Order: sequence, then C-alpha cells, then structure tokens
Amino acid sequence: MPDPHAICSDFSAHFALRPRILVRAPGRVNLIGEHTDYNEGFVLPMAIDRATFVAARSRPDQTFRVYSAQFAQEDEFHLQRIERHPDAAWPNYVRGVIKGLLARDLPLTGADLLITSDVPIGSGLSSSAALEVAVGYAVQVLNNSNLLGEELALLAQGAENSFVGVQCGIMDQFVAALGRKHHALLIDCRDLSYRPIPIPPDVRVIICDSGVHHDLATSAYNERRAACHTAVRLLKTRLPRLTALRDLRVSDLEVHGDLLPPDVYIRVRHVVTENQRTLDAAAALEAADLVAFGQLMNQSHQSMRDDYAISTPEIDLLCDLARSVPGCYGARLTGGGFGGSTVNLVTLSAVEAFTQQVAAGYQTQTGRVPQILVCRPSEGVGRLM
Ligand code: GAF
Repeated sequence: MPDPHAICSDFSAHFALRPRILVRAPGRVNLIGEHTDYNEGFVLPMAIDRATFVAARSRPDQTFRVYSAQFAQEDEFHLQRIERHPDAAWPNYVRGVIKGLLARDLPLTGADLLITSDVPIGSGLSSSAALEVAVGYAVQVLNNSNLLGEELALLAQGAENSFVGVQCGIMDQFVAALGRKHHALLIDCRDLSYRPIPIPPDVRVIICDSGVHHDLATSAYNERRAACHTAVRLLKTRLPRLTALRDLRVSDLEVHGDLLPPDVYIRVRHVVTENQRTLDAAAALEAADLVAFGQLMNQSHQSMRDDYAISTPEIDLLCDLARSVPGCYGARLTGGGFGGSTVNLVTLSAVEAFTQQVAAGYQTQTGRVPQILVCRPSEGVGRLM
C-alpha cells in the first residue's frame, strides 16, 4: 500500500499546501456472478487490499485541479463547465462524478485533488470504480455532505454509464463503497440488499493477471448487455411479467428458448445459470464447503468461455494451470472479461506452490510473466486522515 505520509507530501509538493483529508477506496475481485448485475441478478464480490487514494483540499473558487500521480498528468476544470476530456481517459471518471454530485444539487466548492493507486489498471480489478468512489467520497467530505453507501455507489455507476460511456452494472461501485473486511458480499442487484459472507481463514483468494487486455472490451461489454435487453424484449411477448433476465429460471429457458435466436440463447443461458450458481456458491461459502464452491467457480468459467464468449486463450490457460495445483479449489475469469485476471480459491498451505507453478507454467507457454496477488478481503471506502 502506498505510504499515506508520502501521498500527503506529494500533495504538498504539487499544490504548495497540506491536504485536509486522505481517502481510500478499494479495487475488487468477483468470486462468482459475472454479467448478472445488469440483469438484476446476484453477485459475490469482495473488496481487495489494493486501493485508490485521494488527498484533497477545498479551494475558495469553483475550480478543480486534479493531479494523477500514476499518469503524471494534471486536469483542470471549472464547476460550471464540466465536459468530457478530449484526449485522456482518467479525467472523465473524476469529472463524471463531480457532475453527478452537482446534478444532485449538492453545493460544491472547487478543490485540489491528488490521486494515486496500487490497483492495477486494465486487469479486471475495477480500478475505475475505486477511482470514482474515492473521488465521490472525498469531495463530499470536503463539502460536508453524506451521500454514502448505496447512494455513493449509484452516483459512481451513473458517472461511468453516462459520462465515461461504459454501460456497467452496480457491482464494482457497490463493493468499493460497502466492502467488509474478511468478507465477500452477496449483493442482490435488483433491490441492492446485501449480505456479508465470511471468507474462511484457512483459504486465500489469489488473483492471476494475464497481462492481456483487449481494446474492444468496452464495445464487446456493451454488446453483451444489448443482447440481454433483446432477450427480455423477445421473451416478454410470452412472459409479460418478465422485467429482467433475473426473472427467468433455467426451466423457463428450456420452455421459451425457441423465442431467441441461437446466439442470444447461449448468452441468456450463461446469465440464467450463473445467477443460480451464485446463490448456490454463497450457500456453499456460508457452510464453508469450499469443494462445492470451487466446482461452481469452474462451472462458471466454462459458461463464460463457451456461452458468454468473454474469455481468452491466456485466461483459459491460467485456469487450467491453477486447477492442476493440489489445494486449488476452483479457478475462473473475474470481471468483465476479454482479458484481465482470474480468481482462484486456494488452501493456505498450497499458496506458495500455486504461485510458483502457475507463474512458471504461464511463462513457459506464453512468454509472459503473470502478476499474482494473494489478496485479503478489505473494507470499502473510508477516510484515513
Ligand atoms: C464489469 C462491470 F463494471 C460490472 O458491472 C460487471 O458487469 C462485470 O463487468 C461483469 O460481471 O466489471
């Protein structure tokens, strides 16, 4: 984790004043429940011990000066004129959140922000949600407002949907805002109720970053979401009460699947089976039945690979390597897909062997060194200073 004192010193060096606050929001890894959130279904993510940090101080005017230590770039904008940044991507996450706060009629002053992070970018660990939630929280603390928890998550998701242009669901922002130490969260993405489920102390959640990320991921993600909308529209002709794929059971799909073109049918099959797997996996975790949990992870990966078509050869290889290590309960792609990372559940005593064998196997077969993070379930957003 970056040293909080060093972050504050960087702020002082950049803005010539001490920051008033320092905020942290975590990245996340999803244990199971992929592409179910925007179908109003269930997800089971946990916040990780990698995070984005925002040091901040109010300004007496209406200007925002935002420095990204990772990109060594500064962005400046006026509160009354917030538009998309013409070239860089990262400022739009910040601008979108501030615009969202203004749209909620919160009276804001300008601020100086310094942002730094140890959440890898493009690895499927939701560095963007960590950034949105950290900025939304920090700016509210400066302005004495308290849109917290699920409201903060919705604000951050809105920024990503309408300002950045990714039609993501609520999962990443929700767990960045509400993550719980030692726990994963079973989230019902329809009514946003949730239940923390403890991760047993004798296992580790290990992330393996393939180092491969496809540029078309955003458009492919939006296409998947569009296919789900199409499916609901077609199914509604016979099932008028259906409002989202969450309402469909596996048995309904067998009866009404003839309404769907084959390419849409397999997408729906992933969502419907994944939703059930997520509920089953949450029950298995609650019962500390890690063997059952791991089998559901493996089935989830197969469904993402074959039906939702969001895996890659590198991710499939990482999963195969992981499953060949004794003590690994299960392995699957995590996050939106098209590259990124796998999530693996590994018994404590096998962590070292797992790390060595997967890294060596991946390097031999691809020439790439995977980043492997043994991570701990952490708290959601909070103030460090
Ligand atoms: C990305 C999105 F941001 C989430 O909302 C979710 O849909 C996920 O992909 C897939 O489960 O992380």
